[in-house]
Amino acid sequence: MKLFNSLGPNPHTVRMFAAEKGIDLPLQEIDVIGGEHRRPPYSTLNPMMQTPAFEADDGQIIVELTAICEYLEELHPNPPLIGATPGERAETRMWVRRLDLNIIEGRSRAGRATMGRAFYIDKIKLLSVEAAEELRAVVEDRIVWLDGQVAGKTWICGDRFSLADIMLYCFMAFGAPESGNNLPAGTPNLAAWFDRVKARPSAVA
Ligand SMILES: N[C@@H](CCC(=O)N[C@@H](CS)C(=O)NCC(=O)O)C(=O)O
Repeated sequence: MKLFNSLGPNPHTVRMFAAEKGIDLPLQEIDVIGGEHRRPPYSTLNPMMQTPAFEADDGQIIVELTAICEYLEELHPNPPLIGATPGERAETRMWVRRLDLNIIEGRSRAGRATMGRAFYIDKIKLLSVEAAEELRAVVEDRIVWLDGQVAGKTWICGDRFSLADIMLYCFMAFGAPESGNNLPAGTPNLAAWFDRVKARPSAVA
Protein backbone atom coordinates (compact mmCIF):
# COMPACT_ATOMS: atom_id res chain seq x y z
CA MET A 1 0.00 0.00 0.00
CA LYS A 2 1.01 3.61 -0.36
CA LEU A 3 -0.39 7.09 0.11
CA PHE A 4 -0.03 9.78 -2.52
CA ASN A 5 0.76 12.58 -0.12
CA SER A 6 1.22 16.34 -0.18
CA LEU A 7 1.00 19.34 2.06
CA GLY A 8 -2.49 20.14 3.28
CA PRO A 9 -5.06 18.97 5.81
CA ASN A 10 -6.59 16.17 3.75
CA PRO A 11 -3.44 14.02 3.49
CA HIS A 12 -2.55 15.02 7.07
CA THR A 13 -5.82 13.46 8.27
CA VAL A 14 -4.93 10.11 6.68
CA ARG A 15 -1.35 10.21 8.00
CA MET A 16 -2.56 10.97 11.52
CA PHE A 17 -5.25 8.27 11.32
CA ALA A 18 -2.63 5.71 10.23
CA ALA A 19 -0.22 6.86 12.95
CA GLU A 20 -2.90 6.37 15.63
CA LYS A 21 -3.27 2.80 14.41
CA GLY A 22 0.46 2.16 14.23
CA ILE A 23 0.27 1.58 10.47
CA ASP A 24 3.51 2.24 8.61
CA LEU A 25 2.14 4.04 5.54
CA PRO A 26 4.64 4.46 2.71
CA LEU A 27 4.31 7.91 1.13
CA GLN A 28 4.77 9.07 -2.44
CA GLU A 29 5.03 12.85 -2.51
CA ILE A 30 2.94 14.78 -5.03
CA ASP A 31 4.04 18.35 -5.69
CA VAL A 32 0.73 20.17 -5.43
CA ILE A 33 2.34 23.62 -5.64
CA GLY A 34 4.08 22.58 -8.85
CA GLY A 35 0.81 21.21 -10.28
CA GLU A 36 1.86 17.54 -10.37
CA HIS A 37 -1.68 16.53 -9.29
CA ARG A 38 -3.15 18.15 -12.42
CA ARG A 39 -0.96 16.21 -14.90
CA PRO A 40 -0.77 12.53 -15.86
CA PRO A 41 0.03 10.10 -14.42
CA TYR A 42 -1.56 11.42 -11.19
CA SER A 43 -4.57 13.04 -12.89
CA THR A 44 -5.32 9.70 -14.55
CA LEU A 45 -5.06 7.86 -11.26
CA ASN A 46 -7.28 10.45 -9.53
CA PRO A 47 -9.43 12.43 -11.97
CA MET A 48 -10.49 14.67 -9.07
CA MET A 49 -6.90 15.97 -9.28
CA GLN A 50 -6.52 16.32 -5.53
CA THR A 51 -4.53 14.65 -2.79
CA PRO A 52 -4.56 12.27 -1.03
CA ALA A 53 -5.06 9.11 -3.04
CA PHE A 54 -4.35 5.66 -1.69
CA GLU A 55 -3.12 2.57 -3.50
CA ALA A 56 -4.09 -0.68 -1.81
CA ASP A 57 -1.90 -3.79 -1.95
CA ASP A 58 -4.12 -5.23 -4.70
CA GLY A 59 -3.65 -2.07 -6.79
CA GLN A 60 -7.08 -0.53 -6.13
CA ILE A 61 -6.99 3.28 -5.96
CA ILE A 62 -9.12 4.83 -3.23
CA VAL A 63 -9.77 8.58 -3.10
CA GLU A 64 -11.54 10.82 -0.56
CA LEU A 65 -9.96 10.81 2.84
CA THR A 66 -12.97 9.34 4.66
CA ALA A 67 -13.08 6.38 2.24
CA ILE A 68 -9.35 5.81 2.75
CA CYS A 69 -9.72 5.92 6.54
CA GLU A 70 -12.71 3.55 6.43
CA TYR A 71 -10.60 1.13 4.39
CA LEU A 72 -7.70 1.32 6.85
CA GLU A 73 -10.10 0.77 9.76
CA GLU A 74 -11.42 -2.40 8.14
CA LEU A 75 -7.91 -3.75 7.64
CA HIS A 76 -6.71 -2.62 11.08
CA PRO A 77 -9.74 -2.45 13.38
CA ASN A 78 -7.66 -1.72 16.49
CA PRO A 79 -7.62 0.76 17.99
CA PRO A 80 -11.06 1.62 16.64
CA LEU A 81 -11.16 5.18 15.32
CA ILE A 82 -14.51 4.86 13.56
CA GLY A 83 -16.06 2.46 16.02
CA ALA A 84 -16.17 -1.04 17.45
CA THR A 85 -19.98 -1.38 17.34
CA PRO A 86 -22.71 -0.34 14.89
CA GLY A 87 -23.73 2.40 17.30
CA GLU A 88 -20.20 3.78 17.64
CA ARG A 89 -19.64 3.70 13.89
CA ALA A 90 -22.94 5.50 13.30
CA GLU A 91 -22.00 8.18 15.84
CA THR A 92 -18.59 8.78 14.27
CA ARG A 93 -20.05 8.88 10.75
CA MET A 94 -22.72 11.33 11.90
CA TRP A 95 -20.04 13.72 13.17
CA VAL A 96 -17.80 13.21 10.15
CA ARG A 97 -20.71 14.03 7.85
CA ARG A 98 -21.57 17.11 9.88
CA LEU A 99 -17.96 18.27 9.76
CA ASP A 100 -17.73 17.68 6.02
CA LEU A 101 -21.01 19.41 5.18
CA ASN A 102 -20.88 22.31 7.60
CA ILE A 103 -17.21 23.09 8.17
CA ILE A 104 -14.61 21.42 6.02
CA GLU A 105 -15.99 21.86 2.51
CA GLY A 106 -17.11 25.44 3.20
CA ARG A 107 -13.87 26.40 4.84
CA SER A 108 -11.84 24.92 1.98
CA ARG A 109 -13.97 26.67 -0.65
CA ALA A 110 -13.75 30.00 1.14
CA GLY A 111 -9.99 29.61 1.59
CA ARG A 112 -9.41 28.87 -2.09
CA ALA A 113 -11.37 31.98 -3.08
CA THR A 114 -9.51 34.29 -0.66
CA MET A 115 -6.06 33.32 0.68
CA GLY A 116 -5.58 30.85 -2.17
CA ARG A 117 -7.06 33.06 -4.89
CA ALA A 118 -3.83 33.83 -6.77
CA PHE A 119 -2.93 30.13 -6.87
CA TYR A 120 -6.37 28.83 -7.90
CA ILE A 121 -7.70 31.62 -10.13
CA ASP A 122 -6.61 30.08 -13.44
CA LYS A 123 -7.27 26.47 -12.34
CA ILE A 124 -10.79 26.11 -10.94
CA LYS A 125 -14.00 28.12 -10.67
CA LEU A 126 -13.94 30.24 -7.54
CA LEU A 127 -16.54 32.03 -5.46
CA SER A 128 -16.34 35.81 -5.50
CA VAL A 129 -14.39 37.21 -2.55
CA GLU A 130 -17.63 38.58 -1.15
CA ALA A 131 -19.42 35.22 -1.36
CA ALA A 132 -16.38 33.53 0.18
CA GLU A 133 -16.46 35.90 3.14
CA GLU A 134 -20.16 35.15 3.60
CA LEU A 135 -19.45 31.42 3.44
CA ARG A 136 -16.66 31.83 5.98
CA ALA A 137 -19.16 33.50 8.35
CA VAL A 138 -21.63 30.63 7.85
CA VAL A 139 -18.88 28.12 8.68
CA GLU A 140 -17.79 30.08 11.75
CA ASP A 141 -21.38 30.01 12.96
CA ARG A 142 -21.36 26.21 12.72
CA ILE A 143 -18.04 26.01 14.56
CA VAL A 144 -19.50 28.08 17.38
CA TRP A 145 -22.46 25.66 17.40
CA LEU A 146 -20.02 22.74 17.59
CA ASP A 147 -18.29 24.40 20.54
CA GLY A 148 -21.53 24.08 22.50
CA GLN A 149 -21.84 20.43 21.47
CA VAL A 150 -18.42 19.48 22.83
CA ALA A 151 -18.91 21.21 26.20
CA GLY A 152 -18.06 18.71 28.95
CA LYS A 153 -16.72 16.15 26.48
CA THR A 154 -13.12 15.05 26.04
CA TRP A 155 -13.55 14.24 22.35
CA ILE A 156 -16.23 14.91 19.75
CA CYS A 157 -17.70 11.44 20.40
CA GLY A 158 -17.45 11.83 24.18
CA ASP A 159 -14.82 9.52 25.72
CA ARG A 160 -13.96 8.00 22.37
CA PHE A 161 -11.19 9.58 20.26
CA SER A 162 -12.22 9.16 16.61
CA LEU A 163 -11.80 10.10 12.99
CA ALA A 164 -14.02 13.13 13.69
CA ASP A 165 -11.37 14.56 16.06
CA ILE A 166 -8.56 13.85 13.61
CA MET A 167 -10.36 15.51 10.68
CA LEU A 168 -11.34 18.65 12.51
CA TYR A 169 -7.92 18.95 14.15
CA CYS A 170 -6.04 18.70 10.84
CA PHE A 171 -8.22 21.43 9.29
CA MET A 172 -8.00 23.74 12.29
CA ALA A 173 -4.23 23.25 12.49
CA PHE A 174 -3.50 23.86 8.80
CA GLY A 175 -1.78 27.21 8.37
CA ALA A 176 -2.38 28.11 12.02
CA PRO A 177 0.27 29.97 14.00
CA GLU A 178 2.63 27.69 15.98
CA SER A 179 0.96 28.49 19.30
CA GLY A 180 -2.61 28.78 18.04
CA ASN A 181 -5.37 27.37 15.88
CA ASN A 182 -7.83 28.47 13.21
CA LEU A 183 -10.83 28.44 15.52
CA PRO A 184 -13.02 31.54 15.61
CA ALA A 185 -13.40 33.60 18.79
CA GLY A 186 -15.92 32.34 21.30
CA THR A 187 -15.00 28.66 21.10
CA PRO A 188 -13.30 27.89 24.45
CA ASN A 189 -14.38 24.24 24.53
CA LEU A 190 -12.92 23.59 21.09
CA ALA A 191 -9.76 25.51 21.97
CA ALA A 192 -9.19 23.14 24.92
CA TRP A 193 -10.10 20.16 22.72
CA PHE A 194 -7.62 21.36 20.07
CA ASP A 195 -4.79 21.39 22.64
CA ARG A 196 -5.70 17.85 23.74
CA VAL A 197 -5.53 16.58 20.15
CA LYS A 198 -2.32 18.50 19.47
CA ALA A 199 -0.66 16.76 22.44
CA ARG A 200 -1.11 13.33 20.85
CA PRO A 201 2.09 12.03 19.23
CA SER A 202 0.18 11.27 16.02
CA ALA A 203 -0.56 14.97 15.45
CA VAL A 204 2.85 15.53 13.85
CA ALA A 205 2.42 12.65 11.37
N1 LIG B 1 -12.56 15.68 -0.83
C1 LIG B 1 -11.13 15.46 -0.87
C2 LIG B 1 -10.43 16.82 -0.72
C3 LIG B 1 -9.01 16.76 -1.23
C4 LIG B 1 -8.32 18.13 -1.28
O1 LIG B 1 -8.95 19.19 -1.32
N2 LIG B 1 -6.96 18.07 -1.29
C5 LIG B 1 -6.15 19.24 -1.38
C6 LIG B 1 -4.87 19.05 -0.55
S1 LIG B 1 -5.18 19.16 1.18
C7 LIG B 1 -5.70 19.45 -2.81
O2 LIG B 1 -5.49 18.50 -3.53
N3 LIG B 1 -5.52 20.72 -3.19
C8 LIG B 1 -5.00 21.09 -4.46
C9 LIG B 1 -6.06 21.44 -5.48
O3 LIG B 1 -7.27 21.31 -5.19
O4 LIG B 1 -5.65 21.86 -6.56
C10 LIG B 1 -10.75 14.43 0.20
O5 LIG B 1 -11.59 14.09 1.03
O6 LIG B 1 -9.63 13.90 0.20
